[in-house]
Amino acid sequence: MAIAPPPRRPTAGRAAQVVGFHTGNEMAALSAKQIDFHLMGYYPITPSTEIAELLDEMKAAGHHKIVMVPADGEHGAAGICFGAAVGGGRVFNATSSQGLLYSLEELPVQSGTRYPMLLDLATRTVSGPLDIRGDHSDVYYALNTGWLIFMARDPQAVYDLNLIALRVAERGDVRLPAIVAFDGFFTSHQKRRVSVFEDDATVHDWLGPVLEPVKALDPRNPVTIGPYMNDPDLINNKYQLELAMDAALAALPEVFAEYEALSGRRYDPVDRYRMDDAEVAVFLLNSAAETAKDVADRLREEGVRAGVISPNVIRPFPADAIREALRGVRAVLIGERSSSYGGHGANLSHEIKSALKDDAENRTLCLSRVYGLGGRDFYAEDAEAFFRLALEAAERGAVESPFDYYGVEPGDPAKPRQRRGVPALTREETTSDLLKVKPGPDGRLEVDAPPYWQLACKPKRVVPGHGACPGCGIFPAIDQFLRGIEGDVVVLYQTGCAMVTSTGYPYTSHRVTYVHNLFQNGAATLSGLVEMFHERMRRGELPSGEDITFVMITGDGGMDIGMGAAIGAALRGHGMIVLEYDNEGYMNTGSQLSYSTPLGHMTSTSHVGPAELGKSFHHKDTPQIMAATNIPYVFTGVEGFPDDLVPKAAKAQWYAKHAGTAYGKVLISCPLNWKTEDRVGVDIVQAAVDSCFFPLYEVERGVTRITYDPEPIDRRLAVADWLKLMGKTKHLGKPANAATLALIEAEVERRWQRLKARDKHPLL
Ligand SMILES: Cc1ncc(C[n+]2csc(CCOP(=O)(O)OP(=O)(O)O)c2C)c(N)n1
Ligand code: SF4
Ligand SMILES: [Mg+2]
Repeated sequence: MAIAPPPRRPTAGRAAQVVGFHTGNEMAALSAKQIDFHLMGYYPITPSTEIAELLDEMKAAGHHKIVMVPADGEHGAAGICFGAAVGGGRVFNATSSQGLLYSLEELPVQSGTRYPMLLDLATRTVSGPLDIRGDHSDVYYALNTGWLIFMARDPQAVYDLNLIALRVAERGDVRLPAIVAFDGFFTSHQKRRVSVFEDDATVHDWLGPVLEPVKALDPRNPVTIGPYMNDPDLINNKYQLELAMDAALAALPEVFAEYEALSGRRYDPVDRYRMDDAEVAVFLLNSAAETAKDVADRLREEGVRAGVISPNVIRPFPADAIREALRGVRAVLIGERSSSYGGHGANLSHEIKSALKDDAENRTLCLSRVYGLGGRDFYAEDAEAFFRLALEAAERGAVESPFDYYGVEPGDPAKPRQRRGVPALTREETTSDLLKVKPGPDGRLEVDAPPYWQLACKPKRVVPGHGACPGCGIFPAIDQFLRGIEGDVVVLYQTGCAMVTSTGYPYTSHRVTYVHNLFQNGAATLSGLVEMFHERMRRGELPSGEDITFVMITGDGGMDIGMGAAIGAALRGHGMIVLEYDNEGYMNTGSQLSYSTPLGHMTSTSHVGPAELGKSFHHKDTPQIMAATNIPYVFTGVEGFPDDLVPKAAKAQWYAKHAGTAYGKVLISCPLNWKTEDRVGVDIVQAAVDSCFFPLYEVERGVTRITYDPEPIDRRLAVADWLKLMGKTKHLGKPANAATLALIEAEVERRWQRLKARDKHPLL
């Protein structure tokens, strides 16, 4: 169905602009605010997280009204964006690395159904191993998804290309979603001088009215979006997508020219620097190309005719412009911050070679080099080395090594191997024989546990020297919990503060075997490991008598994005413990809200301001969700009650060994993001327990038992008395915010009363 391009109000002449000093992320957020998207669906991931944070901050201050939807993961964020897009309106998302990969399957759906939207990608290397710094391995995964891909070399380009990309994406003959990719940290976090339109209306005029798609919000005109499509239609659908890419390529010069007239800033499909008479060139994406330009200037002073080419758009691939730029070039070195392992060159090397091949006259020699993976810096010396390699090939008239890695340091086999800092634990050391667990007459377990101090004889399984903040409750709580576990333990950590502060190649703080997979997939991964253990035991491939307890450690955020995997493992009943430490937010990524963040709490994605009062929905009741999977044991605990937590750990171990999955949630303090003093964490957690916000209880074989009740001992606190202890909730004590406080109190009370009813009635 052909859709006419939206009419646009004419933008006459140069628009008024203001000069500032901003990062790429700031420019992404500012352009999104000026575009006035209808909706942003997002999930935090470094280094793009700031974009949603800044937009939330602006929203709280009343600067825009974009609907901000915090997703349960990037797959969810992409789904939210697609759902919003089929309703019409303008849609925005921002992500990086695993976030892009986790949403990857949604990308061809968005383009295949031809719903435009904008996705800002602060590029970052993809796992594994995990590394948060910038390369282009993430954006390369998007090359085959049917999205337009613009490459923004600096903060100014982030702003400009966001406006340009959306304009191209929404053309009636294009109707494709667009990515604007800029270098993680290099561009996302470095401030540069920028100019932006003074008046948001300039941006609105530039974009014109919203493209009206085939939309799901017109009941008088029912439509079917997303039916399955067999042959012969599917190939036609894809061919149309190809035509849309062609239309975008054809439209680019006109759109770029119009933008130049409006802003005074010129973009071309390919940025050419001193290419007119260049005999050697380097091809680089984004910020590295800027470094190479300075080097080209220097080489020219030596008489070398050097130039740099760098595309502003890679989908559609500007093959003609690249061929044209390289026409007189004797040798080009194509440097890529990504690889196509086994492909003898990363993707764009092959695309450039194929573009050149289409010109029978072309004699340019091509060298392909993978560089800068994992955010490895690219200095002027590196750019010079690239030019020299191209020069050498040009002089020789042949390429000696068409493809290689640049900047790799070979290991030295003569070097002694890294030695263990702390010896492995023996089974004798980890087995105290002080904890006895046995089934009781009512089917529930009876634990004979010594006073906590007696367990001090057991060595720590996490040694000091990790990088957690002073006063952080994570490791004291984990240590206390693990003291209730006897014998050998294998741990799996989901991504979060506990993981990033305790391991960093080649070091670890763990004295036991530790595994990390992706942020959200720990429960599935540990399920596999548990089953492999039992199967290898059955086959006699492991020493007889081997007995391992498997423990997954996750943050509360991990139980958002990893909820599906955790429920899956619980329903299958693998013999393992899932221990969630809840610090009420995504703390290692800078304190964004998690679903466990309580209502009204301030985080970096739930600001407090005239137009927003912290998080807008209640905290997730994860223990009850897990209890609903009917696993044999669910518990809550805190560090301040070791005589409560340790027996629960012992029970969890017994159930993991004999009955299935056990799950526990411990509330831990995060002084950094709760905005409290380092030394008061235990008191605040105690107040959370005494206010019944975080009741201590267990659900054993379906029967609920409250294990600490503050009421009969006269310790019940008002919720307000707990909230006033933290900087992040101080605002809830103000009379103006009494309504929100009342909502929190009511919800806490409702959950507490329901728990008490369950405690009284075993059938509930
Ligand atoms: C697919 C994916 N999305 C996002 C991230 C970024 N990320 C890593 S850890 C984390 C938050 C972890 O929060 P939580 O589990 O509560 O642990 P905490 O940091 O609070 O200890 C996020 C958003 C990622 N690594 N992978
Ligand atoms: S940010 Fe919070 S949870 Fe993370 S290490 Fe610091 S105090 Fe602990
Ligand atoms: Mg957390």
